[in-house]
Amino acid sequence: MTERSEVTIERSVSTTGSRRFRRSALVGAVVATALGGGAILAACGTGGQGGAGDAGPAKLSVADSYIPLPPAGGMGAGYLTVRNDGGPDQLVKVTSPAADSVTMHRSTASTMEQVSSLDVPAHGALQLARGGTHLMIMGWQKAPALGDELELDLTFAKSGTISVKVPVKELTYRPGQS
Ligand SMILES: [Cu+2]
Repeated sequence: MTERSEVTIERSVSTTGSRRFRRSALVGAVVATALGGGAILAACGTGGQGGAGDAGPAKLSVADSYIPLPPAGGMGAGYLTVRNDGGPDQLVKVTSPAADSVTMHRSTASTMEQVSSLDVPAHGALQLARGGTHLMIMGWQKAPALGDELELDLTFAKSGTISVKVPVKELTYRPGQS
């Protein structure tokens, strides 16, 4: 109880500089102890739950998915939006019966890096889009052609696997075009 109290108070005064901060923390700990645990526990609870009101099950749907036609069956990219009308989830794996390898990538200023999971925020969306987070698809079973619909199996930490048929589009395609 005392330990928790100290942490709470240290945080609240941490902007006042380290010397004053140390003295304040000591005084604060005494005050907190004198106040008793009830108020402090309530404060911790509020901070720790992180919006428990949103913690219901995720409600996911996938929209705007497409694969720009890969050059001569080479490495391809995949873009889509995961919408979420519920609690938070994470995209943890993507596979496809049409390809040997699907990985999740995040673009940085100069390069891109593979990531092992992508957050799907509560009541929000995970967007995989040009210039940002995307899927890299390699090892096609058969070179994709315009008009093909390729299955992607998206596995989420809480919601299980969602399979989508993703159309192969022209290289210049942008969602919202027909
Ligand atoms: Cu990439």
